[in-house]
Amino acid sequence: MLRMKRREFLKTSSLAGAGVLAANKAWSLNRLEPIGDTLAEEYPYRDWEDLYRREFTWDKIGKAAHCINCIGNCAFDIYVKDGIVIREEQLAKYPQINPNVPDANPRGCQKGSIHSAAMYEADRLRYPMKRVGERGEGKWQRMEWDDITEEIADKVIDIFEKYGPGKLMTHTGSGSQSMVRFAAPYRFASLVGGVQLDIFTDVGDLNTGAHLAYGNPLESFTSDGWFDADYIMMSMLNPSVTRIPDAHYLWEAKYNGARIVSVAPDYNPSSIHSDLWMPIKQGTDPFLAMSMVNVIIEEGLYKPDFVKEQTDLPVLVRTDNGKLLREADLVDGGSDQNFYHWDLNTGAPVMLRGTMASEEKTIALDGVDPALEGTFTVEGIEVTTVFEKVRAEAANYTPESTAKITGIAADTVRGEARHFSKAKKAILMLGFNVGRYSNGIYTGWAQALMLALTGHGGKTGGMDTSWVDWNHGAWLQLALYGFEKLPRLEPGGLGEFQRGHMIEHARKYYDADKLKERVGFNIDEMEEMINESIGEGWMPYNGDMKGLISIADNKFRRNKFVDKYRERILEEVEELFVDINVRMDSTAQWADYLLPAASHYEAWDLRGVGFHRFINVFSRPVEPIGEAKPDWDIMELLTRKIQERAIARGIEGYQDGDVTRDLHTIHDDYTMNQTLLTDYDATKWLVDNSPEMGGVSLEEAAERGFIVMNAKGGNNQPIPVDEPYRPFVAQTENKKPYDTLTGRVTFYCDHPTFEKLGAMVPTARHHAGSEASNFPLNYYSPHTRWGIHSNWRSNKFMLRLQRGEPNIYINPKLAAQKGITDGSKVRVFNSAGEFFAQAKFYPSLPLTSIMMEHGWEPHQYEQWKPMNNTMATLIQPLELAGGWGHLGFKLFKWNANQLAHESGVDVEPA
Ligand SMILES: Nc1nc2c(c(=O)[nH]1)N[C@H]1C(S)=C(S)[C@@H](COP(=O)(O)OP(=O)(O)OC[C@H]3O[C@@H](n4cnc5c(=O)[nH]c(N)nc54)[C@H](O)[C@@H]3O)O[C@H]1N2
Ligand SMILES: Nc1nc2c(c(=O)[nH]1)N[C@H]1C(S)=C(S)[C@@H](COP(=O)(O)OP(=O)(O)OC[C@H]3O[C@@H](n4cnc5c(=O)[nH]c(N)nc54)[C@H](O)[C@@H]3O)O[C@H]1N2
Ligand code: SF4
Ligand SMILES: [Mo]
Repeated sequence: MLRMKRREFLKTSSLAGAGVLAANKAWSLNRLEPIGDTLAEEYPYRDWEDLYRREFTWDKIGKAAHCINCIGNCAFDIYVKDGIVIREEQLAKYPQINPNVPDANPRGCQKGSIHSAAMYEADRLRYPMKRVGERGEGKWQRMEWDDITEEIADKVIDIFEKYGPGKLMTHTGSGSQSMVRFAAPYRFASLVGGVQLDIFTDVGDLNTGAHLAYGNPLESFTSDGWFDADYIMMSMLNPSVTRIPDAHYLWEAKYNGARIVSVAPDYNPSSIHSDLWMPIKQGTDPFLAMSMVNVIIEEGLYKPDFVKEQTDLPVLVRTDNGKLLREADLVDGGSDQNFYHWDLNTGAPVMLRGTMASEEKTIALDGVDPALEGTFTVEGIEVTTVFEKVRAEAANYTPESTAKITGIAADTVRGEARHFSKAKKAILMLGFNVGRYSNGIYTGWAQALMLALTGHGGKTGGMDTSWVDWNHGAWLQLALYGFEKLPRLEPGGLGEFQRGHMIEHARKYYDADKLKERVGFNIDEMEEMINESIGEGWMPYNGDMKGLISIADNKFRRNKFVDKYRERILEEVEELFVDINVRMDSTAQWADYLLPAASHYEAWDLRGVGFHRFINVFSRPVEPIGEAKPDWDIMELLTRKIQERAIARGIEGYQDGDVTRDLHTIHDDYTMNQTLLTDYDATKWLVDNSPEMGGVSLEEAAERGFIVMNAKGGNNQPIPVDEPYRPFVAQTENKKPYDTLTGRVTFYCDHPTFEKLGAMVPTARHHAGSEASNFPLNYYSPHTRWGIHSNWRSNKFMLRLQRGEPNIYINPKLAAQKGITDGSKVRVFNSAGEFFAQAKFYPSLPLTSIMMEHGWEPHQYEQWKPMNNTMATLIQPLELAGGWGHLGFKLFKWNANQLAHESGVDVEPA
């Protein structure tokens, strides 16, 4: 070969490579002959072409979606050959539900489309393993399933024996977004009373402002409901990147005449498709929303009829103490959940119907004409209306006065407020990012006020929160053991903050005075309010744990102050740390025991969350790799061993409050007396027992790949058969009360914490940001196009589409000031930590912020120093309020978020 000329070699080598594979036998290069015309008859190595032809042959096609936290939920055909998935393809067979609305096909994204490659990559967990070195040292020993689960079972029982129930955390993270994968560990947690954090708040995804206003942050549009809107403003949202399968409905709405506005500090990949980009200064959204409210009220753009019926704006408030006027104020033994309007028709107060205390489940006014404005006297008590309070607060936020804060000119605000108010159907889309700002609650609340004032609710628009809480009753029954026994459910952000001792780091990091000036409280006051909330029982917290079984959660990557958090948690769960995972992620790495789970294409399952009406089916197209097992089966085996060992050790139940934790029957209970032994059994049980799935058989559903939910799938109201789902139509059309204290959209909260922080009506506050720290730059970390958090981040196809290693985004002008060039290595730092990354120029970023997409695994960074070390965090005490109507701990609906964007940093060449 060495004697061959270079040109001759090039001519032959590519064919030779293919020939080797096709012939599947040893080949030595000295037998190569130069080939002339490759299409000629006598060309000897024609067979290689079959290799490519055979690429498009398969043994069978199965069905699956991806169960990760992408919010997408897309049905795929999975092509299998010789027991290996060779590729996947979007199913694209969803029916069009209405000829005037585009269909949902094809659903999918580039990550889902390369999973067949990722599932066989080197980080895949294939065998049960036990740590043999120190935690995190990376020394493992393979074990048999039987032995490893028996060892774990004994340790679980030891923890119960030593400490009683309540010391085992069995948290399932956001990687289990399908029904059976989710139900398995939750059912286990229900039986053992394990601690389970709220997954919305432990990642910072809860739109608490929406709950405060509507009593339900998860009543939203199906994505096809965007199509007929004529005004859409999106804030803190980047749907072209983070809602890939659904974003088309937005851009299709433009053909329908919609005006689309993007509010974002950077000209993000969704802003580029918008009619208007509002380059807002990071963290100032409540000021923009309040300035819009100001214009709407000052210019009389509001709709009194809608406001009077649907909102609490006409509810009476005492002028002496600022409290809502309650029945208890007027009548001995009166309820503190009954309130009043001032009826203009009779000139007298009337009690509201439809409140939490009211027997009458309607908000219809039936002849009452409540006053919006004025001051009145009721039995010697002077009262005014919520509307008066709101108007007075909004008067502080003229567009001229907020322009300096937000960077948005007054004229632009006025223009948009008018467009928005006059729209027939207006949607305010608020991304999940809103939950990761300490002032996100203010943003959500003020935007709900914009919508309510202008009559945008039900068929005329509303807030889009990217998630509809569907009515999957049987699923909850399965996951929560028929509600007979429950996990120890806990607020997510708060649980992480407390258990991770984050307050110590926050106290060191923030400048106390500056923090108070920015967010309205300092760390000591925050601590007091946290203690008050736990002490009053507004929010549950279960204290230190002794053991941790972590399922589908990358907690040692996603948390803030993350390395310090990890050290603290590992110290706490000294006795047991089991990780159930598909991959060796940055959390699995530190475990004592690793249990390998089946990936998306290797188990039976259903996926029914998201914001469309399709439940996608996973038909276990291939058997799990190595010795991996479906999550359901792992829990089946673990409960089997716990039951065996409990009986062998003579253990009966442990009393735990009102219930017993029956470890000696836990397998019978988990499997419904040996009926739900496998992933298939559990999937079939769900299909057979869920009315919203319409009586279809699992076989039929698996053949098709999806189930179209029927009307029963709606929680708040039926899903219309041939129309998009729109939030709160039952309230606007049928006058059903909202799930709030007053039964109406709420803009007045006289809870003591709201009073203390001066937030009784929608208003504006700053986030902490660089100003509350000693570092000059703001910092935010949105989600990446090329991964779902840490999933697929190291995949070769995805890495080729980016810079191939962790990178920050920086404005070239700021970079020049700092002596940083495009592609060079930088150090990002603050007093909480540091990390190294490549600089990528991004001219639309403000000079005051740097951006970095989150989700890189710590081991992808130099020295394994991850970005989340520089992420300082705190708790928003308003989100801890309880004992007040609809404010009180509610899973996925009301509790405190973990905040991501509250820190300042600096950057320098490295
Ligand atoms: N490809 C992909 N899709 C995903 C995910 C993923 O990791 N990858 N993750 C899923 C999950 S779990 C989530 S929570 C969502 C998150 O997705 P989104 O809800 O879209 O939220 P982010 O990506 O965090 O941020 C969106 C945008 O907010 C803007 N932004 C940042 N700060 C501010 C601000 O102060 N004001 C305003 N108005 N805008 C601001 C930035 O322009 C940023 O691009 O995505 C889901 N979809
Ligand atoms: N700085 C910063 N930090 C953030 C955010 C941010 O914007 N900025 N965003 C936050 C948000 S919104 C989110 S949602 C979180 C997400 O953060 P993580 O919790 O880190 O999310 P994932 O990376 O999806 O981790 C889920 C894990 O589940 C595992 N898994 C996948 N499928 C299965 C399965 O079938 N069975 C089992 N047993 N395991 C499985 C995967 O290996 C994966 O590691 O990050 C949060 N952290
Ligand atoms: S990863 Fe999510 S969004 Fe992407 S194709 Fe799969 S289910 Fe759809
Ligand atoms: Mo998220």
